[in-house]
Amino acid sequence: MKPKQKSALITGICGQDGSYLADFLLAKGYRIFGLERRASKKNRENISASMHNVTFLSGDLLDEASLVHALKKAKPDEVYNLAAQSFVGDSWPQPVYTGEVTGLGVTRILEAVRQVNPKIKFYQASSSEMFGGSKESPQNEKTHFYPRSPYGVAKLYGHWITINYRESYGMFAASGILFNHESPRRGMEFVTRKITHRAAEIKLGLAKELRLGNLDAKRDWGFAGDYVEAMWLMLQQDTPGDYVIGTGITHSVREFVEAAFAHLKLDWKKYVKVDKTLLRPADVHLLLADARRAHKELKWKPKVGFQELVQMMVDADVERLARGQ
Ligand code: NAP
Ligand code: G4F
Repeated sequence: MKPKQKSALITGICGQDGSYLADFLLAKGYRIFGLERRASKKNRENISASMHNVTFLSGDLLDEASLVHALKKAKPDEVYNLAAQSFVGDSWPQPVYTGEVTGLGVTRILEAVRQVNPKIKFYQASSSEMFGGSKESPQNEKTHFYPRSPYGVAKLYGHWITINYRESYGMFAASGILFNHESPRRGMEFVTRKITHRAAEIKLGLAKELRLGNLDAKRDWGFAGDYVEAMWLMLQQDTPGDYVIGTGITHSVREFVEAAFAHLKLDWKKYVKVDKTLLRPADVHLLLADARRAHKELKWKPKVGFQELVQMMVDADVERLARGQ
């Protein structure tokens, strides 16, 4: 007998990770439902290649009834909660909104899962931003949390409520503490994409300078396409848990800039200007993952390295701009 086709509901399906996860699960034979919030204009560029194989359901993490409705329609085996106000920089001007979506939104979807079918396996997109100002490096599942932004605080709430639902109700609820991961589908406001896009514009004579804030901040940058596999693996374990996912190598923003401009044979120092208005009220200076638990239990390892990632993003931006997009 053919095994039953598995199905998954992905919140944030039109974002970077949601689109890679949809591609990944479709290749595994899943039926995919994607929660999409109402907007005056659809935002399906990231998911365009797989769009016709996805059933979109209207819903919002701010509206619990919409989540119950989506879960009743999709009847998923697995829920991946990737939706969030995900930009750290905007969490200072929008702290309450960030708390509502990125923090309380997790309770809304967990509660909806509990009410509709508590046997659904649940993945929460936790973040290395929760480590923030921690003095410990590298950071693993036992490192103490010290969020440094309203976003980090909201993610920490989402993380703990996921653990709480696991412990209170015995739900299969897992949390991936993912370090920064990037791709050509990364939003333009994040530093990596801002750099690769502007460097490509400069190369093509479409721009003259790149303004950045803190060049000394260090991040453990990996490729989003590798990280979605780890999300899936977490839900295939016998018991739910929390896993740190990262490369174990850290680079500064300055090093990212150097690598991107060098790939285009440009001297970054001629184009990059530090703009103090782009500094954050409280930044996270160093993130570095200790992902040994994931290596051991999930048998997960990243495939794409730093240089390859930078070059992939620069090349994609040059190609897009050359096509006039
Ligand atoms: P992203 O590209 O910004 O995608 C976020 C998605 O959430 C978008 O599709 C967005 O919809 C949706 N969304 C926002 N508010 C919503 C709401 N109220 N209701 C329903 N959907 C809503 O983020 P990402 O980089 O893919 O990250 C995915 C998740 O992982 C996020 O939770 C993020 O905080 C977390 N995370 C990311 C990283 C990273 O380095 N990328 C690291 C750790 C954790 P629209 O398309 O309508 O805007
Ligand atoms: O690219 P970023 O905005 O990413 P950040 O703040 O690390 O957050 C990302 O990773 C988290 C995981 O750790 C996710 F949870 C979160 O959703 C998001 O995906 O900034 C990276 C660093 C910061 O230190 C920032 O101050 O780059 C520095 N930076 C310097 N100039 C800049 C800029 N960041 C942005 N966005 N824009 C600049 O011009």
